[in-house]
Amino acid sequence: MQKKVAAVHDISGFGRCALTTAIPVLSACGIQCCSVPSAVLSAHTAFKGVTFRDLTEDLDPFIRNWASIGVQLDGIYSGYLGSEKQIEQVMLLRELCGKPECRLIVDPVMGDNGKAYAIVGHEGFITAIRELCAKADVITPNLTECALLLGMEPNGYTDSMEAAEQYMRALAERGPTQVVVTGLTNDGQVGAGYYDKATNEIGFVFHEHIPVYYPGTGDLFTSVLTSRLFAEEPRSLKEAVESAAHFVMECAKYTSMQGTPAIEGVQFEKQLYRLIRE
Ligand code: PXL
Repeated sequence: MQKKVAAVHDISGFGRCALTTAIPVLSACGIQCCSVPSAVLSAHTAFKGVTFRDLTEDLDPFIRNWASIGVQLDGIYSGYLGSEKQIEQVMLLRELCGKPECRLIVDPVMGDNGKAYAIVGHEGFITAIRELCAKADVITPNLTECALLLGMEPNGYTDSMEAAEQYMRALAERGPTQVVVTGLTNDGQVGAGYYDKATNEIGFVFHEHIPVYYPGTGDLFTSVLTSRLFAEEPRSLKEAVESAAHFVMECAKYTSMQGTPAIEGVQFEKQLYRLIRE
């Protein structure tokens, strides 16, 4: 049976991230992506002067409508959320539209490269995201987000496999069964770590480092990971992490060869066939 996964993210009209990444990736992997737009922006926030329309007010009736028309979700994948209220709305969505076995994948989008995004303006937001992560089945923070979730300064993390293992274990203790940490570097390579509390499996995947910073690659990574976890023949956490890390690396490599502006994100469009084929 084809799976239905709700993607709760903003839609940024220009610059690949959030819904404009989740919809094509989940679709290419054969999953029905049910979109819950948390905000509409003209472009992602690395661009200057972008417009931002928050849709918090719309989401309660939006979710209640889904419940009334019988939407039954296998999964919920949340990313960029613009307010504490939206964090509660993700839980409302699970309560009203989730199948009993509905799994929640939370990418706690709060910052990158040691800096918090502007949405993390006050402690209330971080507290609410921590609560959402505690209720999630899978979380996918980068190192900056690990630091924020664990009460450190956004740049207070250590980038090593030993530290990542500690962070993953500490985060899993607070709730989620599976924790994936992205943005690790090792011996000139980049990669991710994964930990499954239920099986005690822990591992790392490293790849060639493409020396350009592309916004939105976290969304690309978690979109592929989610797709693999919800495939009709579901992949193990290890396989899902490998698939996601490999796809992001291939897209970054292709984009760096094309030489398009990094701020526009990675060119995944012509690489989607890899996901369909896999
Ligand atoms: O990629 C995360 C993300 C999602 N949505 C918006 C963003 C960003 C990162 O900057 O600006 C609007």
